[in-house]
Amino acid sequence: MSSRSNDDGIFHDINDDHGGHSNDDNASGNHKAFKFEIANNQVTAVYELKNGELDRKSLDDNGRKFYTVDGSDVIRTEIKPFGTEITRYSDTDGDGLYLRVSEQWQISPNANGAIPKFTGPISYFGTSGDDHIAVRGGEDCHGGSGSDDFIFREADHLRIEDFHSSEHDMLIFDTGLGLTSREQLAQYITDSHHDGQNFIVNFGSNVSITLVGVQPDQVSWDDVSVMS
Ligand SMILES: [Ca+2]
Ligand SMILES: [Ca+2]
Repeated sequence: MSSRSNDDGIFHDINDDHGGHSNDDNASGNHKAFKFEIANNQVTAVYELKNGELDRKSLDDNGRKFYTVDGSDVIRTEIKPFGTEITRYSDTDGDGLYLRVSEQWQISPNANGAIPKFTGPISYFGTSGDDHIAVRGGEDCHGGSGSDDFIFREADHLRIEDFHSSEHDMLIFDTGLGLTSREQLAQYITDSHHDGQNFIVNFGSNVSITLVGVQPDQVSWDDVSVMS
């Protein structure tokens, strides 16, 4: 973390929420992959594929989330301070492993505190058109061509494979944690550098953003929007 003694610890908080490190080399084309046991149209067990092994996960996290079956997809609903997060999982190639395909934040009418702005569905897979792309740990995020909004909602080791300022791709921080400005976000940056291939921004040791193949003069604060 930053050595600033009087910061308000936003990123510290989210690190705690997410357990910090997720350098898990997984899965399926560098997407997080999951397996579900389903009986009588109900999800009875959840596993995440990690390092080639199925790691069993809690079905409900003490009542904070639940899974339902929707046709051939699985939906996870997670309770958030502002409402719910709806994540859709799909097994599009029929190999028994499910990938996250989209997510949506729904704001509760009586939500208080910090409230995220973007409430439409966002995708884990880019198209040739303009997309809203989920930037999540364990994913190699691809927007494809077109003007794509890469939406940051969690603090983790994050990686965007095809950020192109020239396509008017944008880096959008909508964390729901109360960030209000680029200046505030910048305070959490502990280091940024180009490693010869990629542009990397570190926010302490548990949080980083890697823009694959991006030169330092190919990204600027003009490409960044802070929404919440
Ligand atoms: Ca696109
Ligand atoms: Ca793009």
